[in-house]
Order: sequence, then C-alpha cells, then structure tokens
Amino acid sequence: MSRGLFEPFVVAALILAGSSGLCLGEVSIDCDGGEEVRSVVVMHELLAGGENGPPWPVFRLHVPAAWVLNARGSEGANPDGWPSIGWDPIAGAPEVTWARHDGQDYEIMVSRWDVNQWTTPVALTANDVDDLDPDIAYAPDGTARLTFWSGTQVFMLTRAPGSDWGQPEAVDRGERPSVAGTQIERLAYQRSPAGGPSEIVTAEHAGQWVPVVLATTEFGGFDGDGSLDVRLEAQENMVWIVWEDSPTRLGWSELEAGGTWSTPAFEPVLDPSDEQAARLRIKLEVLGRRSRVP
Ligand SMILES: [Ca+2]
Ligand SMILES: [Ca+2]
Repeated sequence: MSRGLFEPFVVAALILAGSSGLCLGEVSIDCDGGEEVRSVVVMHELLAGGENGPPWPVFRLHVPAAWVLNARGSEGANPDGWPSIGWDPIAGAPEVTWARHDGQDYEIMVSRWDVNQWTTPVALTANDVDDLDPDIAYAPDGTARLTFWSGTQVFMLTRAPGSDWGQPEAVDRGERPSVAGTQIERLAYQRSPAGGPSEIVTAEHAGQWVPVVLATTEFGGFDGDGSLDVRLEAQENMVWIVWEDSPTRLGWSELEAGGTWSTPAFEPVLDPSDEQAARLRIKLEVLGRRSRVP
C-alpha cells in the first residue's frame, strides 16, 4: 500500500485489571519489514471513570528501542502530557508533540520519525510559564500547524514544507485549542472566564485572527477538570467541531458552504464511556451529509 492512502494511526486502550498502581503505556511506531511506517501505537491504561493513564512507558517489550518515543515520559512528579500525533503527507512519517516539565514549568516538545528513529525531542517554547496541551496537524500541502495554550492565551505555530517552525503566534484569549488538517489556518478552543459560562470558539486567519463563538455552556466537562475537549475535525473536505456540552450530550457544528458555521446540534452521550462512540456517530453524520450533496 502506498504512503498516505491509509489512516496510519492506531490508538489502543489497554485496560489493566485491578488497581495495582502499575501504569503501562507506550507511544511508538509500527513498521513493516522495511522502513515504511504502518501505524503509530499509543497504548495507555484506562483508569476508573474513563480517564486516561499516562501513555509513555513501554508496553510492547519486544519492540526495538528506536521505535519507542520518550519511554520515561510518565516518570517523576510532573509527568509529560498526553501526545498529539500528526502525519506528514510529504515525508510519509509521523510527528509527535507533547508538554514536558523542565523542572520549572511545561514546555512544548516535538519529535519526528526520521527514516528509522525518532529525532531528539526539541522544545518549541522556553519560558517560565506552563505551555500545555499541544495539538498538531498537517494541511494537505504539507504545512504543519501546532497549537497550544499558556495562561489564558491560545498560540499557533506554523512550519512550511522544508522550513523550520516559526515563533508562537498569539491567537486569542482561550484554552485547550485543537487544530486539524485544513488548508486554511484555523483552530477551535474554549474560553472559560472565571464565574461565567464557557464559550466554544473557532478562529480563522484571514489577514488577522477572526474568532467566532459557536455556543456557550456552563458544563465543566466529563472529567470535571474544566476541559470541554473541544476538537476541530477535518476529513474529505468536511470540517466540524465537537465539544462536551452537558453531562448527557456532545455539541457539534459543521462548516457550511459559504463559510458559515451551522447552528449547533447535539448528540446524546449515555455516560462518559460513550463519548468516543458519540464522536464517531457525529463524524458519520457529517460525512454522510457530504455523500448526499449532489
Ligand atoms: Ca513553559
Ligand atoms: Ca521553562
């Protein structure tokens, strides 16, 4: 199978019986007999309540060490954050970003799969404040985009094919941003001012960043940590945004012809363990609409 024609990612949830305190996980690649990457494997422990345990330690002990990324990332008092994985359509290889604690605060790290090994992780930030929850995606032309948040500010970095990452660009006040493989520079995030409802926001770069508020909610997220897990998604020329709207439903909106966002719709969530299935139901609904366009 040629590169770029398949979904090169596998996300495996490893459920460990009992509560031994043992946390196993892994972020690694899976190759065929040659150097072609077949998938990126993210294994982790699914904790009680549906929360994810740390993904970094090695689970597949037979895997060559060069395939495994950051195997000690879950160690210490301030373990590394959850990874986001992008797929470079030109190199045909994955790139991973995550937040790493430097002893003072968190910085944004990146590493790419280069022929037969992960590159030495590089920090894209260097400061005295927490930089968190990076998300990476590639536009169809190979432009990489990476977004993260720090304090109450959302940032975006861009790397054109063959170039280095630019400097972090402040986008808007907000938290927990998400990026997707759209050709247009765009992201989604939440704004959660103290004492007020959260806003679900998308911003597009058209000369300057233009934020659009899609919805508001008083909900604090399924994990109760304030994260509404706002996700920007893009597939088959369809673009949509999903968020945790209440204890019983996800909200979603899709980008319509003409560039406007649809009035939010809602998908029931039976319980937190149904969330990923509910996100898949929304995806099928969005892609199904596409198939009905004459
Ligand atoms: Ca920092
Ligand atoms: Ca620092």
